[in-house]
Amino acid sequence: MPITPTEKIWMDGELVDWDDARIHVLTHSLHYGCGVFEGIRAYATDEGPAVFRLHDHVRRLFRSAHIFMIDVPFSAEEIVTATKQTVAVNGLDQCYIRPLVYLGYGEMGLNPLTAPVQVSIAVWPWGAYLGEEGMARGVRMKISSWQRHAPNAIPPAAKGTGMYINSSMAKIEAIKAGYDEAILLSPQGYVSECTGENLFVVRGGRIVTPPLSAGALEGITQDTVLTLARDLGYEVGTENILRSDLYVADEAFLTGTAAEVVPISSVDDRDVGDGRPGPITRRLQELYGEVVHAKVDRYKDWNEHVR
Ligand code: PPE
Repeated sequence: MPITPTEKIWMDGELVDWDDARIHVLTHSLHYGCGVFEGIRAYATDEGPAVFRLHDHVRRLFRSAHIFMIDVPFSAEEIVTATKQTVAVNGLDQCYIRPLVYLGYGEMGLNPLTAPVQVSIAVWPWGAYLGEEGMARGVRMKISSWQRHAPNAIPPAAKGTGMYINSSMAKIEAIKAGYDEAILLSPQGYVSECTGENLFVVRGGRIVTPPLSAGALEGITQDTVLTLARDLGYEVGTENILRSDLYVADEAFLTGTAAEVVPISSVDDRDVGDGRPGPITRRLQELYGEVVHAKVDRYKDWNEHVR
């Protein structure tokens, strides 16, 4: 997906011009993939742009850094302020936000502990991650032949840059085979998640998503949807899902900051339900759309206004 440039990028405490946001080719993270990041969205509201669950994203960024023993040279509140500032200064009413903590230039070798830690925050307009058509009609999924990395290989709870090679391998395979997106299974054989989204199934009115122990990221959209579903009166659960549970589900959908809420129309060429987005998926998708735009009073604490 091509990037649409904006004006300014926040780098280590300063706003620099988009074209000047450069790094050295011997940047440590570029070689060994040791960095952590977030994907956040700001949405247009009646009171200007509001970043959705910004504090929760920044908390997860710091948890990821803690797992990899990366000492972020800013406080969480400083990153929150810097994020809002970057959104505001670029003058967009909504955008995607990418905070990145990486190891910079100055050290080589596998010990990351002595490398300088740097932080950047970029924003750009980003449309429907899995396409407008996917949002409307659902996406075609394939179970990947690549497994989600085991927790004692790389901890899936951390949103680390290098670990996305696992997702990219699965994405390549799915795209080459003519599907929209991949589903990864855990080393134990349970459904884990998608390349950049969590996954849900609906059966008999119950809404279920896999636990962290199946190798899924602790998704903020996943948590939002679980909360909305519970508040709507649905029975929800976090439990292991088998591949065949996907084939026989009434409905299935995926969630993520970039993707938002996207119906799944089929898995491994088997229609989910009648192959069209189901009523519960639709209801959650619509409600999510209203909540992020600060249209629902009950959840307005999640809309963190930039002005
Ligand atoms: N699992 C993975 C592996 C993942 O990358 C994401 C977010 C999620 C689940 C959903 O988490 P959350 O956004 O908190 O609901 N993926 C981010 C990166 C996508 C990208 O292409 O880059 C995102 O959605 O921003």
